[in-house]
Amino acid sequence: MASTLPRLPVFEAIASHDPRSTVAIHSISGRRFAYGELLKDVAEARDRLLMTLLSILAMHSIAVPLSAAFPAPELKYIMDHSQASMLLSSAKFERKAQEVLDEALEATPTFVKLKKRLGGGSTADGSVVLRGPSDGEGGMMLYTSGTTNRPKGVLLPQRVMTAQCKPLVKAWEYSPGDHLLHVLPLHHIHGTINAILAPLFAGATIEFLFPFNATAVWSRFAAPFLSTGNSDLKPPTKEKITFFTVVPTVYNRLLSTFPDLPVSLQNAAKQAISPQNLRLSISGSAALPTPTKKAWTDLSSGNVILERYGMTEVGMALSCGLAPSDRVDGSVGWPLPTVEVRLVDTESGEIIHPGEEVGPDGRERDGEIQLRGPTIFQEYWHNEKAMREEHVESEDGKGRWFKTGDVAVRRAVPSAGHNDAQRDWAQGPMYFIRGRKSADIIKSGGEKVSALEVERELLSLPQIAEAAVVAVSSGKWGQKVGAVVILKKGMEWSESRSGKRWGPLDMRRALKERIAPYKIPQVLKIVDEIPRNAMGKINKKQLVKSVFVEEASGDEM
Ligand code: MLC
Repeated sequence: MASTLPRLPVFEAIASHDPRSTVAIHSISGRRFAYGELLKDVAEARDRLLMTLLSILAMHSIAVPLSAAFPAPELKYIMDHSQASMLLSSAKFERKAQEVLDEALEATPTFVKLKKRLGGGSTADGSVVLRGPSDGEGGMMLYTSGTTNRPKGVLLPQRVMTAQCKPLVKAWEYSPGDHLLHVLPLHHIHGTINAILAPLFAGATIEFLFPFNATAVWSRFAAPFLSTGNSDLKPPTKEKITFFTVVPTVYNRLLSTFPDLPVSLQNAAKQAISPQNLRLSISGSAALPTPTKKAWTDLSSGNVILERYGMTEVGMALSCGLAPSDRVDGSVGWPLPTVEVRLVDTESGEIIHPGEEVGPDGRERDGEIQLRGPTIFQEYWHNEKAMREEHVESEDGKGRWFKTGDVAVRRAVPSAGHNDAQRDWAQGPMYFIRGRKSADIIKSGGEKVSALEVERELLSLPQIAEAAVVAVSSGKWGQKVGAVVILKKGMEWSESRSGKRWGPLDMRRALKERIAPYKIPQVLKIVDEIPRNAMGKINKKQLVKSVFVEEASGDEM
């Protein structure tokens, strides 16, 4: 008997692809799943992550992907705040799921253990019928840190997810011939919308190789290009990788691991990442340092990394173009199709209209990026205050603007924007990100960290009297989380296992059970005084300069 699924755009897209073509591969084992199997598995609400996400959409429900790397109290916060009614986990993460359930949650969710699927089932089509409305209440909710001290739930209805995917398929020319190597976590927009849903719309193959490990990625890239004599180095899958989208830290890790690979692997890997084979390497979620970009271009004999700009709340907003001359150093490109962008002068509050990019003093004007259009999220879950604060009404009656908090300039680049195939969006002045409006947002390894959230956790430790958390620049991580603290009198020696004054190791140990690993300060300075202005506020920019003098250039490339 035929099963039924709602006629959501993503299901229509999946049904339109060749049923025998591969949709997903588990890289280590080589297990494969075909497009033709996918809808049946979704219809039967079966296991596996990809199918789970789609099954949840099919039920018009909201998926809240969680990271198993988070300690249980952080997951409890997300479960409670999102009012999740079910907790789903594969056998691998069952213990973590149990820890979360043991956390005295506000409501008791149903626990669902997911079974493992082996792939290779029948791809005969016609057994799933798409029926009913093409929209639904379902979607995805992602948790993201902001300037407030607890992460916010960003609600992306299914229609917004679809709207976020379509421009990417077009701008990056995702196609059934693409084979994407997926190494990113699945609780972020980068790993889900860009690297799962958009390829699904296009009929591409997604190969999962998580968690990220530089040597495993190099071996996988190289596999199709190794001579048969090296079969011990070969992963089970042999198609060449054509599409790779990661954060700058991943490129840095790959580049620093490369010299340690055996020469045969190096040669094959170089061939694999050359522009003839790896069609597109993308970087995002944090600024790509120019030395990293250059090193990748050199190693790959000409593969220029494409940068784009996005955010959990909006998906991707800006992107460089596919022509190598449209991947301009330091630029995140042009507004993607359907995305409306404006810059609002950070000093005067005026809109910087086209042609007004340079001020009367001859200097470029910095503006906050504000966005609207079908790709923008619906709401911060149960947080009206943040919704009000982070939007601004429009004067033209065409809908409010979302304030990204990111600052950019717009600049004409004469050598770029001439690709006829992408003329409808990749032309005109380009955007260059200058930084964040708030010093309280730190981007480390592509993860967003709220300084206030980390300060709150530090202040909850019995040893700490005052704390300021700042961004310390780092070649490897982009930014590192840095903490400046004053210890409570008489607590300098307490609970220190090293026999020394309470210090960084004790801090790490104490925070490990409470917050995600990437939020734990990587550098800690204990001081006697943290300078404050007359209002009692800390000037964080000055504080970083005065306290982290050596670290600022510690691991630069
Ligand atoms: C791990 N560590 C981090 C960290 N990740 N520290 C700072 N920042 C991070 N992001 C810590 C670990 O706890 C560990 O500490 C030490 O660093 C080394 O860990 P590792 O195991 O070597 O790191 P790894 O797990 O390999 O992680 C590195 C990484 C990962 C780059 C692969 O951070 C990653 O996948 N980042 C991508 C995040 C992402 O997808 N962002 C997109 C957000 S969406 P110790 O003490 O144990 O040694 C978005 C919108 C958009 O921003 O536009 O895309």
